[in-house]
Amino acid sequence: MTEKTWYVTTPIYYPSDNLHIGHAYTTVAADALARFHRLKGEEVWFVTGTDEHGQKISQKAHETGVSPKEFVDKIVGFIQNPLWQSLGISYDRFIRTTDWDHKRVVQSIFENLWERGDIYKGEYEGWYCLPDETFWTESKLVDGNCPDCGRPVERVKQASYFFKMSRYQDRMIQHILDHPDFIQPSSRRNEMLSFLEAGLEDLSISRTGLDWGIEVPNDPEHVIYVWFDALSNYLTAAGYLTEPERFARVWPPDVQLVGKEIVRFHTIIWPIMLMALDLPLPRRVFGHGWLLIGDTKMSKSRGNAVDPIALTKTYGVDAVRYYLLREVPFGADGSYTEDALRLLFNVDLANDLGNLLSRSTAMIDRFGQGVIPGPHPFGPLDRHLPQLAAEIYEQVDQAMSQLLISDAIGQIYRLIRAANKYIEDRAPWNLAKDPARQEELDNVLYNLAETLRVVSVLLSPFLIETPEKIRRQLGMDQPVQSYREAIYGAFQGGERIRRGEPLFPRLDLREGATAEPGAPEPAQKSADMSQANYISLDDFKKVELKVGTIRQAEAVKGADRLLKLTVFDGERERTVVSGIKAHYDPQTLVGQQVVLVANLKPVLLRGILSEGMLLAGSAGQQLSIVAPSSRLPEGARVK
Ligand code: ME8
Repeated sequence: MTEKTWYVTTPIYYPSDNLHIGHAYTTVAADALARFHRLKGEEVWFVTGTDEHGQKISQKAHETGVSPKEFVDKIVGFIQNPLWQSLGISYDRFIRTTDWDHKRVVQSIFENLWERGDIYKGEYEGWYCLPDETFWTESKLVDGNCPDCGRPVERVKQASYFFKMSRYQDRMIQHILDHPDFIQPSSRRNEMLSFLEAGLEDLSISRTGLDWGIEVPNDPEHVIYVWFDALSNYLTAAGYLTEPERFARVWPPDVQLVGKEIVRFHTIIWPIMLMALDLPLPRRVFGHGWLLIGDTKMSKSRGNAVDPIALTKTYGVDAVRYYLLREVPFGADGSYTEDALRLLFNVDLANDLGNLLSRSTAMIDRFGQGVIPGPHPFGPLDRHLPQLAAEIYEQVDQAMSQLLISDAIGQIYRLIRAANKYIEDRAPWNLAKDPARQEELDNVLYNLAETLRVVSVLLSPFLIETPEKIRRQLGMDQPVQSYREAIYGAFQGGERIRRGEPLFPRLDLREGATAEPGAPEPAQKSADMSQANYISLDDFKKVELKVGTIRQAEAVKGADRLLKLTVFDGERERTVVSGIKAHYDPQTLVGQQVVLVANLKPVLLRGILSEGMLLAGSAGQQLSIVAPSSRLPEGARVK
């Protein structure tokens, strides 16, 4: 028998607006799981997509003056590319509820349940929350508003088809009790059990007076309720009715990731639909927490959404993926701040990982003439890294099987930090002074290269560019192909490395400072690398210094030290965020000439894209902007 394909899904998102990093959070997590299982040699089926029908989208489209299909086509196109493309989302199917096969599946499910007597026609009278597309009875409302999102609800009274959920209440409770893994984390399981025990009502599953949706078979006045339509996507995408062979391999889902606000749909309505269809239920539904801005959920409608594409442009795809996967333990809520992202960038990516690679390759270059030496029989001090690597190989696997993604990355970082400590402990620059200790030195260099190779394998489900970059510097051209490559010992010695650029040029985290990519790495105790602090003329010429004139200046809200300046550089106006507020009244700066570092990589500071840096001198409390001693045309080079 062929092995079951590992099937993972995300919610299908409403293309009512552009998506934000909350959506990216779920999707990047699903992608990391999918990549991990592929790495382990499993067949994987990873599905994400868009939930395109319903009143909300229809209304939005009308407001914009286009048809619903035109409206969603545009947003969906953008979601596929550039959004998911720029985050490296490796889905196997992108399902749209407007796809032809989905319509067929939804209508067949409806007919099937009708024939079985699980659907009947009646009249619905109650309330509807439009933003959530959810029906509510009077008794569930809180202060007359939607109990989930707190927004106003509208009265609905119309003929409707109903799904006999009440019939399945006891079986559903039993299923949850018998399958402790079905709803995760376990706190959400208890919530769902209380909900079920309070009593299940039949669900209205059609609407009249709405033409944007899938028609009820033989009753075109009605369109099928958007959640009934949407939940069926997981069947369509697995090939139900249209690709029976695939369906046999893929079904049921192994992990369905959803945000905690839609756990109820996925652990009550959805499994009851499957029970009624006599299909196996998903193995695990994982309801993760929310990314918050301050104390509130980030959402399209609250207008506090952060754009993932802008973040990837500033920090690169891997820094954004790393932040999403590492910062917030999967399950809990977590506050998003760009400062936290920047800090993680410097500490974990630039310092711990980037430094390990640059120090190791620099030493292999210097002490091994660019060739990975050894290995020779290990002494006691050299055995720790291989042992730890073997332990972590197991731990990462275990954490991932429990969906503890942040913990898995934490394990990999234990190895990275241990390797950095090993450098300090073994002080290869001292070993190099004593020819009698050549073999020890070889082993240190070997262990560092080998650990980095192992790290490149372990990180490959999470980061998509960095593993290749590490391998290139280690002289490896083959991409990572299998988890087993993370077993220690593949390097034989004799491989030639190729040093390269820093993986993550450090950001300057001082308030008001613009980023300084490529700035020197923190002072290293190892006196081996640096001779003196000289730079060559060529180094200096890399810095493009230009005269500019400040045209506008204003304080940055909520920042004590920052001014937002508009500087004309001879060609265009650019925004520069500068930490000089304590020293200058913004009004007095208009017309002031400045020297601009014009080729500094732009960075986001307090949500403002800063495109350069001003030169200023400082001594103690004093600070003064550097300017030409007489006016020069804007754009004049400073050298
Ligand atoms: O609910 N933090 O679509 P949706 C974390 N179409 N995750 C977040 C988030 C945040 N602040 N905001 C959104 C729908 N998400 C339905 C789903 S499935 C059959 C139908 C993520 O566009 C999270 O996964 O409102 C959440 O469940 C989903 O986006 C909601 O996306």
